[in-house]
Amino acid sequence: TETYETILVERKGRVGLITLNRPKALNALNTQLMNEVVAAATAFDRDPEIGCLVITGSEKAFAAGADIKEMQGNRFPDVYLDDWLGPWDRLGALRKPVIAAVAGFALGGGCELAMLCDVLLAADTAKFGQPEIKLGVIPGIGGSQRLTRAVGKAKAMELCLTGRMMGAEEAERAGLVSRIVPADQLLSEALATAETIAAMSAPAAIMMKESVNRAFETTLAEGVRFERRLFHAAFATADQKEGMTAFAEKRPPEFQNR
Ligand code: CO8
Repeated sequence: TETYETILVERKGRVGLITLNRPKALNALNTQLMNEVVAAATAFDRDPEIGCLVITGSEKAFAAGADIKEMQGNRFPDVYLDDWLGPWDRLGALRKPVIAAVAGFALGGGCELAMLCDVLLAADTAKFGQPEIKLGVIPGIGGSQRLTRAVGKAKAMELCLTGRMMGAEEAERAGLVSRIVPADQLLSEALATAETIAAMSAPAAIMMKESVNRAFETTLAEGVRFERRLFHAAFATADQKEGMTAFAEKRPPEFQNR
C-alpha cells in the first residue's frame, strides 16, 4: 500500500475517497499532489472492489489552484519537454464515475479539477473561478474548454477574462454544479451519492459514463449510434438479466458486476 503526504485516501465500502490535504496552502495543486491524486485515483479505478470515487478538499478550500510558488520560475522548454500537467489528463480518462465534493475555494486548477470529475456537488460555501488571467496566464488543464461547455460562452468569457469568482447558487443556475448541499452535509451527501452509484452494475455505470461523455466529443448522430451500440451490448451482461428479473419479481437487484 502506498503512503501519501498531500492527500488522504480511504475506502468506504465500495467508495474510494480522496481528500486533498495541504491545508497550509489551501490545497494548492503542486506536482507531488498531482502525482498522488492520479496514482490513488488510478489504483481505485483498477480495483474491482471500488465502484465510485469521491474527491474532496477542506471546508475552506477544495483547491486554490496550481501552486503559484512552485510554478513561478517555470520556462517553456522545460515544461514542454516534461509534459507538465499532462498526468491530470489521466484523471479525466478514468472509467469509473468520480464525484467532486466542493466546499470553499475551487479556483484555477481547483475549478478545473472539479470539472474533470463527472458529478459536481457543491457546498453552499463553494466559490468557483478561473483567476489565471490575474497572474498573466490562462487555464492549463481544460478550464477554458470545460467551463465554456458547462456554462456557455458569455459567462465563461466573463469569468475567465475578469477572474471573478462565482458562488454556488450562480454556479448551479449556470449548469456547472449538479446540486448544492449545506456545507456540513457535503461529505455525507457525496458519499451517499457515490454509494448509490457504486451499488449499480459496474459495466452499466461505465457504459453510462462513456456514453454521456460522448456528448462532448462528437455529433448527435454519432453519439446516438454510440449509445445504441452500448445499449445493445448491455444485454450481454448477467446484470441486465438480474436487473430486469428483480424488477419483475418486485425485489431489489443484486448486481454481480458482470
Ligand atoms: N498556490 C500557492 N499557495 C497558495 C495558493 C496557490 N494557488 N493559494 C493560496 N496559497 C497559500 C497562500 O500563499 C497562503 O500561504 P502563506 O500563509 O504562507 O502566506 C495560504 O495559502 C493561505 O492563503 P491566503 O492567506 O491568501 O488566504 P485568504 O483566505 O486570504 O485568500 C484566496 C484565499 C482568495 C483563495 C487566495 O489565497 C488566492 O487568491 N489564492 C490564489 C488563487 C489563484 O490565483 N489560483 C489560480 C492559480 S493559477 C492556476 O491554477 C493555473 C491553472 C493551470 C493548471 C492547473 C493544474 C493543477
